[in-house]
Amino acid sequence: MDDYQYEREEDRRALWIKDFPPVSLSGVSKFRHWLFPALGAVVILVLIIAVGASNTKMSNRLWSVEQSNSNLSNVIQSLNASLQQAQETAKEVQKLKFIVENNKDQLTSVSEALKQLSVVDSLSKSIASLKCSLEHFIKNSSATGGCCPFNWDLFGSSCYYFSSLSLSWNGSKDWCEKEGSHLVILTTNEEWDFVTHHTMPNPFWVGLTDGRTGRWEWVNQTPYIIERRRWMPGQPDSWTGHGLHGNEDCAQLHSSGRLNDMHCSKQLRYICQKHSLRG
Ligand SMILES: [Ca+2]
Repeated sequence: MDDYQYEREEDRRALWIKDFPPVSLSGVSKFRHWLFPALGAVVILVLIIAVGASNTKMSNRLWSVEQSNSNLSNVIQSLNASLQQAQETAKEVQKLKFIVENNKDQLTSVSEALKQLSVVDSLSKSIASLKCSLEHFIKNSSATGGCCPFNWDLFGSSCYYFSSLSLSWNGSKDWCEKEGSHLVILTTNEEWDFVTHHTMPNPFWVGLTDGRTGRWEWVNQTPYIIERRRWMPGQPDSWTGHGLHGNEDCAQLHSSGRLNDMHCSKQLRYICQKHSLRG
């Protein structure tokens, strides 16, 4: 190796040393110096986070428990209120029981009185009959027809009621039945004359219908055979053009005193009939 080559070799080594300086032992020492505190800090941070999370969970549990306690308190309050109410009701029941026991005798008396009402009703009819006999005796009347209630007219052995109010045919039928009577049944010429004398010129319901079987019958279900002279011309016509749905199934005494079939819901005056009281 000549000098030139040696110098070049030296230069090359110098360059190599300059490019890659040797690792300093003081840098490793510094890294080690910070490594453990950093790890410690990380561990502490992790511990803080863990404890925080644990605290949050605990807080949530505590809140749930508090809520449960609150609900339980409400339930207990409700139960106490219900219990108090039940106790008050029980006291009221006891009071009622006491009152009923004390008034048992009176209640028995009321019950007996109610039982006797039917007897009183029968007695009332007997008194009315007796009154009728006395009236006949006082008037020295030989009439054998009997007596009628106030506002009812006697004819033959029947009493007749000519209403001033208007009802449907069924309403009229019910009204008569409540009074112990029925819608009028006309069989003899005398009855027709008597009744029409009272009704004309007003229309009245009579106890005639074909609504039950399609054939005309009286309210006591006696069949009725049509007499043309008793009906208005062209009647019965079972007219359906009145807008009331259905046929005309009920008979009215027309203003002319003759019959016409009419829709049963029509509101008309009515005639009731029942047996007179025997004097
Ligand atoms: Ca008609």
